[in-house]
Amino acid sequence: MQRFIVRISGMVLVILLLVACTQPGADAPATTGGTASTELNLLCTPQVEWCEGMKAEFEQAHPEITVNFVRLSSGEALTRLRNERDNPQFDIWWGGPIDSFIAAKQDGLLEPYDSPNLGNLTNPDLMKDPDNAWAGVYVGSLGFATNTNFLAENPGMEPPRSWDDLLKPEWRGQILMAHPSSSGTAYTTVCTVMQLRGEDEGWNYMRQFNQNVLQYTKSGSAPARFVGAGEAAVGIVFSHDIVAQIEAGLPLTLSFPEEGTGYEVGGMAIIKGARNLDAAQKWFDWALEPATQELGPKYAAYQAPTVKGASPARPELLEVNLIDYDFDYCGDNRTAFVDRFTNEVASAESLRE
Ligand code: S7P
Repeated sequence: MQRFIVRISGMVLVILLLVACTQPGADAPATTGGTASTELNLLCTPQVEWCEGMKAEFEQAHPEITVNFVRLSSGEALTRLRNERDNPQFDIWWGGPIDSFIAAKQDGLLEPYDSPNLGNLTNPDLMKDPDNAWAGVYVGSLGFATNTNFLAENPGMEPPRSWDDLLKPEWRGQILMAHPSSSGTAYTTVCTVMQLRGEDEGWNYMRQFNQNVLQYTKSGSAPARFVGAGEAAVGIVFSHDIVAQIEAGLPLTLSFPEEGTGYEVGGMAIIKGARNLDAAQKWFDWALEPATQELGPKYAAYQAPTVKGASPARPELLEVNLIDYDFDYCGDNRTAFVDRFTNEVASAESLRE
């Protein structure tokens, strides 16, 4: 009888331990059915070439895991996560300015993760959420891309070197930018202007600027390609995306606003309710390793790394006058600023792909 009671209490203990280990927040990572995940569903916001490269590199480092990714611009990604809140389809979100990650955290969409590699970050105050809901994986500055053929055909015209330059009448119908409802690049631009000028002046500026815009695109980097193809003269794009198009042979020159430009910390976060939490944690750890962060240029991505031991391929892109970008201000105001832009500056209808 005594032996029977001992055996029963042993079984109860095993069951209790099993239950404890499968609760969210337990030390051991949750897996599908208690076995290690063999898939990872990645929401990928940078250029598709880099997403494909990162998938291949991760699968090489973790051959037991297949990565399925969908590429979406930041605003689209955030909307998708909000819509899928009760049935999350993605395990991890990698890339895109952290303003959207801050908004996602506020909406309760992210699963904090205390990765051992968070210690690799060069500036943890700037590059990680205090509750470990997200971490920074790259840094990049905003710049202006100007078509050099346009400059040659229009003697006397100079690439813009200030935000005021973009308001000049000679650029009427010659500027391309993405729309902040879909694009993190465009949202960074809008929030940069708000910080440089204050909100009242900032919205006046955006309305004037809009008069010079030919068209808004969905994707933040697309204006560099279209300007390179001669469809307009100037694009507002992250400087690393302009460099990528120059390297690809497009006739573009890169300039920066001298009074200060905005910048992004590109983020990464595990999605609350991730079905392949263990695989998501492996990606998270891997993405914060110096060797991983030096892979960018192999896939035409020239953002600067965020971890110690990784060197930037194009350090000059951050050696410009950067504003003291307030990510919390921009994250907190994301919905309000996007709505105001859509209602008062330009609607989000018929955006160019
Ligand atoms: O290409 C890389 C990159 O510019 O893409 C992200 C960008 O925000 C995604 O595009 P959207 O503007 O369309 O959202 C940046 O984080 C990244 O540097």
